[in-house]
Amino acid sequence: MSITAARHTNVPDYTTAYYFLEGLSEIGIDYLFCNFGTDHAPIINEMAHRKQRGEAMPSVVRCPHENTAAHMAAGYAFITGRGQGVLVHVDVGTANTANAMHNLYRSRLPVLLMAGKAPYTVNDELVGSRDTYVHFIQEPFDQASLVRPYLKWEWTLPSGVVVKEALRRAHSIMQSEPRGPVYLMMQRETLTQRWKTDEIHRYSEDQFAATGGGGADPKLVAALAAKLMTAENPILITGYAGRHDHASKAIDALAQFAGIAVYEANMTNNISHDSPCFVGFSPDKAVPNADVGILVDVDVPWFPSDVKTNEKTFWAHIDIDTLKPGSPMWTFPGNLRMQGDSGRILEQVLDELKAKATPRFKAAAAERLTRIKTLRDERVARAGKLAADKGKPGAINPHYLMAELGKVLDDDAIIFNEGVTNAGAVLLQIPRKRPNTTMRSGGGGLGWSGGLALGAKLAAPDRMMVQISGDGGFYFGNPSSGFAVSQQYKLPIFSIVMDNTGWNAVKQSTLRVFPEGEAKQGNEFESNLAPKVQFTKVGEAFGAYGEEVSDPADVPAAIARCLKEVRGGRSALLHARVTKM
Ligand SMILES: Cc1ncc(C[n+]2csc(CCOP(=O)(O)OP(=O)(O)O)c2C)c(N)n1
Ligand SMILES: [Mg+2]
Repeated sequence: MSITAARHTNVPDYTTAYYFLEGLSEIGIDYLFCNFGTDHAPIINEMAHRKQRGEAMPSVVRCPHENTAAHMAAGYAFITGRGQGVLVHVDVGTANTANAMHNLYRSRLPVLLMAGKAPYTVNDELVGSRDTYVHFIQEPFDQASLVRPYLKWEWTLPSGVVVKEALRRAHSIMQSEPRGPVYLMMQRETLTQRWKTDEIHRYSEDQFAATGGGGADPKLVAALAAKLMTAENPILITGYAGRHDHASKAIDALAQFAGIAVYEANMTNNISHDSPCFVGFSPDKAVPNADVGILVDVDVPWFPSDVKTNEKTFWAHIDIDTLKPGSPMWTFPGNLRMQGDSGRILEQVLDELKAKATPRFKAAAAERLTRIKTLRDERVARAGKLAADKGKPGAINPHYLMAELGKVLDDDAIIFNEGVTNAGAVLLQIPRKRPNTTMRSGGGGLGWSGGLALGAKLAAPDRMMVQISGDGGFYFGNPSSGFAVSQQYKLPIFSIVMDNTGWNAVKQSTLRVFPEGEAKQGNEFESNLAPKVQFTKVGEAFGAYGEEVSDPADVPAAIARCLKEVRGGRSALLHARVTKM
């Protein structure tokens, strides 16, 4: 007997789905966030099989809506840096994740999205053949097109023999910088094929590592350091450098050494706001006056329609993604483009500057630090002034509400800021000492904050997760699905809805384009939503604690009660009636 023949007769065999689950564990997928359908019969059966045999496989989190599943994976990746699995039902389930894929892609969060495909055999030729109505109508010509704009990689598994190789490839790509979603599709007949154990190879992380960002070309580092040596008004603008502790520290160290004012614009992951050089969230006034500007991990440093840049400014752009190939237009200046790990590159620049620094440079930097301190003090004073007005019953001032929240949250708490037109109040009023403790989606698909908070809670059960959304955002987030998962998997989060009775952003956008238009004249902005809704009932239906707060005087006690409930183990939903739009 040939070796091959012996191999085919002497070793036990299992289905592709069995190896698929094993392969997921091997690539470090701890969780599968699932919304199942007929396509998953082979996987569900093997889940039971592996459980019975006591074998490793990812834990399953069943989510009533795919929006929750995909955003939970995002939250888990936000905390751990590791992409997880999201398993959904053919084209329809995939379509329901499209909003989340947009958000993950734009937030550089990895995820392995997986879906079945309708079986391709119709006459029972193979195990898993079509056996129900939906198999005939759930096969579009191009299933992946539903999420393709947000993918780094996609494939349909052609045969179970390569299942582990395909999973490793998917993993290497999603984890490589800039990170993002990958998508694997699988037919039932492929999942039910049987393979001998020695036909399925293992692909270790050691040999198939993901690529990260490195340092920069020393020549570029020297060029930037030389510019900073003679700069009189340098600024630094970041949007998501705070996703890495070391980048936040490097920004602070360089800014303090060289006297650079630091701004966080259209942020996704915060840096430490404790840095003496951190001056706020809008660089608009500073940009035209800067002689040297450093863009660090930022997608939209300012809106060119509002800010005129100065042609004489020397711009360095340090980013894990300087090219922004996912955006047809990207129009921000860069005399130097340094792609790589921003923290490392800034450390290189600081080393170079330290080697070059003259007493004159040090004196000038110290003088700039005093000016920066004034800017910083002004921002703190402005925030205090805004929060001093508490609002009135039925119209709580969001600044006051957020300031009260800020007083009682610890430094480890994480804010998922989906406040839309009140997002600025969240940023301004809640002190953030630690980096990556305020997250805003890099994408624009509303309905993400609940799922992210739940996924983050799963990854970091000891930390307080605070979801802050508008009333519009709350609807988009499929809250019944989110609260169901919170209850079933014991993931308590604190949700705050800032209810201004509608889509203020839509109204404001109409006013920006047509300041004196017909919409304004008629006060017709098509933005009002149901005014008398009791959002608390949505949470209560799933065992959450609900509290409505309408009088500013009740805010501190309401927040305290909600936090107590969350610490006690169940989610709390605070419905705050804030200043109307
Ligand atoms: C999925 C999705 N649909 C529509 C929009 C467009 N949109 C942007 S902001 C906004 C209003 C959000 O309302 P709310 O959360 O109450 O915040 P507010 O504008 O009132 O501050 C809408 C509808 C979007 N961003 N995402
Ligand atoms: Mg609103």
